[in-house]
Order: sequence, then C-alpha cells, then structure tokens
Amino acid sequence: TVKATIDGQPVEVPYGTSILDAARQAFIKIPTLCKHQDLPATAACGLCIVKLQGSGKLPRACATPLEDGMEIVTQDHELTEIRRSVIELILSNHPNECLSCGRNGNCELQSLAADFGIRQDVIKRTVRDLPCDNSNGSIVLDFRKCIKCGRCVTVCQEVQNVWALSFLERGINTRMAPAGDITLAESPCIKCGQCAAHCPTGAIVERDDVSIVWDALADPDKYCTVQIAPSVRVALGEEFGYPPGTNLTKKIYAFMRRLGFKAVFDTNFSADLTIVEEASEFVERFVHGKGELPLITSCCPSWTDFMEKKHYDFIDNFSTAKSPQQMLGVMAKTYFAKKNKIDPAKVYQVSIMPCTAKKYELERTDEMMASGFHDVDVVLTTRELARLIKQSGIDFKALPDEDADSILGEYSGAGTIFGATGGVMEAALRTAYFYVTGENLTGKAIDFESVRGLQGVKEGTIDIKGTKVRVAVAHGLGNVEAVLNKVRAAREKGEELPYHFIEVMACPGGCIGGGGQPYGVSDEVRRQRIAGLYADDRDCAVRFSHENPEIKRIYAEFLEKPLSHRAHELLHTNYTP
Ligand code: HC1
Ligand code: SF4
Repeated sequence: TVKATIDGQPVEVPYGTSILDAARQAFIKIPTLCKHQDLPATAACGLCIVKLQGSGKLPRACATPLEDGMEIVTQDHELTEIRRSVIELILSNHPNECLSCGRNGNCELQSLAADFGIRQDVIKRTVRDLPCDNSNGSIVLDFRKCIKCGRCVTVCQEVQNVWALSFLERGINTRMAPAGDITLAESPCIKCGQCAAHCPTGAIVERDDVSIVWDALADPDKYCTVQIAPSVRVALGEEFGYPPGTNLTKKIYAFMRRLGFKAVFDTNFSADLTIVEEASEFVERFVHGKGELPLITSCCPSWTDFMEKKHYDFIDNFSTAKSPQQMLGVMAKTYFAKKNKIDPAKVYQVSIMPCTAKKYELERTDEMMASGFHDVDVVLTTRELARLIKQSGIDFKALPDEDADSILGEYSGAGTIFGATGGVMEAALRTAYFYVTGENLTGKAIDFESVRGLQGVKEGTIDIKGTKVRVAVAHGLGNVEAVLNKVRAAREKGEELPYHFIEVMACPGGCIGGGGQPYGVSDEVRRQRIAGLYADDRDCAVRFSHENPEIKRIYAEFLEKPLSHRAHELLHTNYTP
C-alpha cells in the first residue's frame, strides 16, 4: 500500500491506485468528464488536475497513481478557476441546445456547468456543422455534442471488441465517428448501446420512440398491450431515487394499466417459454445427438448480430429459440388474441427493454412476423420508460402494487434471472435437469453458483445424475472470442469439446447492464441490480420454467409440446452470415 494525504486527510490505498480513486475513498469527488468507473483513464479532459504540494506540478488525478508521502490538494480557488476555464473551453465548441437535448437534466457537462456557476454564455462559440447519424435504428450520433472524452471509443473497442467507433481527424477537429467515416448502419455496430450508456453528453443517445407509444395509446383502433423485460424492474427505480436493485415489478404493472394498456404482460413469462424450448433443444442435441454442440444462447440481439458478422462458423450452434421479447409478441397476437376474441391486427405490442438492440431485433428477419404482423411493434428502453412515466404525470412512487394479467404474465424465478449474466444458463439447466432425469432439483442445488457473478468468463460443470455437462458464460462481447477459440481449437484437433452449452450476453453484467438502462452504471450498481433479480427468484413460489402454470396451460391449449410443429413455426428462427 501507499500512504499519503489528500486535502490534509491521511489515506492508505493499494499500490497503483489513482489519485482520483484514492480521493473517492476519502469521500472527495474530483470532477472529471473523461474518466468513467468502468473504463481506463484517457486523461483527455483535464478537469481532474490537482496540486502536488512542493512540486509546482498539476498532475491529472485520473492517470496519476498516488505515491508514498504525496500531499495532494484537490480544491482551492486557483484549481476551481482552472476547472472553470476548462469547462468554458469545452462549451465553446458545444452547441447551446440543452433544452432540446436527449440528455437534458442528465448530462455530465450540463451538471458541471451548473456546479461551476457558468453564468455567461461563452464569448465565441464555434460548433462544427456536422449532421447527425440517424442511420441505425437504435443509436443516434450527434457529432457536434462530442467532447472527445473517448469513452465511447474505449467501450466499443476494448470492452465490446466491435471497433465500430474510432477517432477521426486530428487536432482541434478530432471527433468520434464510425471508423472510416462510413455511417453507423454500414459499420460493424451491433447496437448494444454501451457507447450511449458511457457517453457523458448527448452525443450518443438511444432513438427516442416515446411519442410513438403515446400515438398508439390514443388510437381507438389499437388494442395496446405491453411487456416488461426482466432487468427493467430492478433498474427503473434509479430514475426515481430508489437504490439500484429495488424491485418495482408491481408498480410498473400498475402504471401501465393507468396509462391505458389493455393487457399487461411480462417478458419473464416468455423467458420461461424460451427456456422450455431451449432446454428441449439442448436435450435433443446433448442426449439424442440431433444437432451441433455446444448449444449457444441467442436471446441477446447484439450477440446474434455479432455472431452473424464475425463468428458465423457458429451459426449451427445457435439456439433457434427466439428471444423472450419475440416469443411474447407472437403469443400476444396469436394465442392471446384468439382466446380473447380480439382481432390480432388490432393488437399492438409495446416492449420495455433495458436494451437498444431490441429496437433492431423486432425487424431482424421475416420470422419476427410469425403472427402475420409485426410480433412486437415498438421497443422503449428503461430510460425512455422513465421519461414516459414523467410525462404522464402519474405519481409513480405512490402507485399501489398490482399484478400482471393472468395469461402471459405469470413467471417463475428462472424467468426473472434472465436479466443477469449466467441467468439464462441457470434457468435452462434447471429445466434440462428435469427433462433428463424426470426430477426437479431441490434445496441449494437449484442455485448454480458457478455461473453467477461479474467475472468476464465463468465456467462450470453440472452433474446430471452422473452425466457431466460443461458450460461457459461470457458477458461483455470482448470476452466471447476466447471462449469460441477454445471450441475452435478442440474442433480442429478433433478433441473433446470444452463445453456443451454456452451463454453469451453482449453487455457487461448481462441485461441489467444493458445500453438502455439508467445512466451511472458501475460494477457496484450491476451487483445491486443482480442481487435484486436473485432475490426475486428466491421469493418466487415456482423456481422452474417448466413448472410455471401458465406455461403448462399454453402448451396444453395451444402449442401442444415443446418443439412441436406449431412451436417451431411461431417460436423459432434462424441465422444468416
Ligand atoms: Fe434481456 Fe431477454 S434477458 S435479452 O437480457 O432473453 O434486453 O432483461 O428482456 O428478450 O427475458 C434484455 C433483459 C430480455 C429477452 C428476456
Ligand atoms: Fe459500438 Fe455498441 Fe456503440 Fe455500436 S452501439 S457503436 S457496437 S458501443
């Protein structure tokens, strides 16, 4: 460890800790725009300069490790003035459009301008006239609002390993953009939204579809229905002052009904449906030898997009089961509509997701119209839902708890953990175990601890009555290649496969860390959101997807059995390179 003082307070931190992090531990917040908790320092903005006593130096706190005996001053009149100048300099190249910006009220630059009391508009503002890139249906790039912090480039290249974004041009004209100055749609972007989640300003935001939902609700010819993804329920509260991980499922249902939705469904229900199909698929491949192993999960649309673009040698390994979002959409417009004698052409399906890529998934292939209509009509991210709630004037925090509608609404604990990395694997194994042995796991054996947690790649071996199933879970696309390469190497050498089943989620932490979730994510926040989902699992009376009474009913009344002809037509899809 090293011992030093920060603003007179003694601190002791592990060797290599930056001054910025050391100060945080002493409850001192040094302002920064370029450093994000998730990402390495780029030392780009210069806001975090501090004084190193006795040296006359002004090191950047984000990129300078604390050393023994240092006396650091983080705040005085002079530092405040320097920081104010830095902010003014950034503002001099930034459009003055806060009122109409997607980050209004939630922008790190705006907050700093407020905190530092910037009262006069900067004398000379030069903003380059660059058009927005709206080419991609999930993410919008407004280059004029870029402050060159580099967070988006770092997350896209180093965390996600996609390399859709890079820095273009030099000097004062430097800006982030799709590499090669093509459009985002032409780029390898897989729409994960991690760039938007890490951008400090409005330079990268989700496409805002809130007004589409208002229009649909006002349309007397539409029968509006809604589904809520697993991870939304434990993150939405952050927009209303609840701690991360607070489970607001029942308030969200109540809100949706008051807003005018005629039926309130839960993606957790269809997560159970996905598991029944996918676990059956696993058993077909693993026990009966019908199909490629390892089976790879496919419910994350950024991952399927990435696989099709970069790892298409694994197409036959992908589960053909559609994602829960798409399964719910098709069930709403077939089974639900029929049962309730509603014209399926009038059923309108809104989907609330933590994810920007879900906006793309609904039109991925023709198979996303298995009902004869768009199975899902529009996707709002958690952040958009928060805006919808605020626009509605409904006092969200005061709402009573309500339940979902009685079909397509009930869920098991296995359905809810889909939102956390490892959750899909765990849910599938619980059901696969039953399909192979005819018995349900009991007690502690229901929890597959080896696939839980935030480690980038998790491996485990599950014993199904003497048969060993080897599994791997990767989250954050940058962690995928190592796992796939192990499989490739074994294939080439004709060796035994390292895994039989692999789960991949594009975003760090899984959907709870999705690109459409409330801002300010860190591993601490991810852990709290995950804890919220596992608590929901523990509290569920039913812990297995195949035991969900509504799932049983939908097979008895409509789908017949897992992997039936009808299930294949409605609930499965395919992939193309
Ligand atoms: Fe997800 Fe999924 S878990 S992909 O992470 O399979 O987005 O939450 O809704 O569809 O259920 C996201 C979350 C979500 C689907 C499910
Ligand atoms: Fe990169 Fe994801 Fe942003 Fe696309 S959405 S540019 S892949 S970080």
